[in-house]
Amino acid sequence: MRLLEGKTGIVFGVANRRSIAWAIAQAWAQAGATLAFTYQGERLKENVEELAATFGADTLILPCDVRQDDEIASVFAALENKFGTLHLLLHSVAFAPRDALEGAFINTSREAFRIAHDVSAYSLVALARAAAPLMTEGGSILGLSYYGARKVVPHYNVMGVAKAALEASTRYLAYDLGPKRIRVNCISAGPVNTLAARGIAGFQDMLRHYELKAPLKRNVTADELGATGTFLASDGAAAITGQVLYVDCGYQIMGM
Ligand code: NAD
Ligand code: 0WE
Repeated sequence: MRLLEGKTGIVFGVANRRSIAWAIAQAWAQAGATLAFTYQGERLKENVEELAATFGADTLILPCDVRQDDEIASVFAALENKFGTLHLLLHSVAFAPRDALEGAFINTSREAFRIAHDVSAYSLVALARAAAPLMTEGGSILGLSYYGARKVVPHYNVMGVAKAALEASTRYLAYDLGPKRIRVNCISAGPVNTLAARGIAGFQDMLRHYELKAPLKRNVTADELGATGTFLASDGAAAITGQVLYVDCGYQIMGM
């Protein structure tokens, strides 16, 4: 089933082949979407070019550090040129300074708090505002969140607070953009072994904890995040907006 045939999309957050953004992009492309990609900086340019080239030599690939308003503006100017109309946007971007994810939350510096919220939450607002004028046929904007937005996950710290801001922003954006038939949702993913997770102390223990506690007794796969991402982007989800959908093998329902 080519659920996204004829749709165009822009993907933020591919770093390498393990990125959740890459899994969702592959699923979107499989479903028939034509995609463009951005990369954070020169360091990741080659990675993203190599991956995106699998969708054809004319795939649009652009630099975008989401802290930079001028780079965001350039991306959407190029998209307007290439696609005219945009249907899909994936926000799969998060960052907090490493030391903020190590000690106690109470020691979060003003600067670490600012950076985490700028990169991980405000960027969704900035990207949605830039995308909306191109989404003239309606659209679907998708972000990635984590359970630490709702409950205390030790060491997730300021990222949990930033994800809470991301989830609340999803609801306010859904309200603003609903009249234009633009939907805004988040997938709250269970832990996945990506670049952003690998460096985290105790991450392997967390994967094992989910296997023991989650109703499905296993961890979510990247492919499954791709499939849910495709559903939320598709017309089958036309009445779903402002939601946070847990794709975590049921972990979130447990009280103990
Ligand atoms: P990843 O490292 O592959 O992706 C994170 C991306 O954020 C990278 O591509 C990086 O370049 C990008 N990024 C960081 N700062 C940026 C900036 N200033 N400008 C532009 N891009 C920037 O890791 P991932 O696990 O695929 O993370 C993707 C999303 O999924 C994040 O929002 C993360 O919080 C979320 N998430 C991850 C997990 C997990 O366990 N891996 C679970 C739930 C949610
Ligand atoms: O959102 C995330 C991680 C995002 C992230 C990762 C890093 C590592 C490198 C943000 N900023 C940085 N900064 C760095 O310098 N996840 C959902 C994965 C994750 O990270 C954790 C987790 C889980 C799960 C950190 C502590 C506890 C659990």
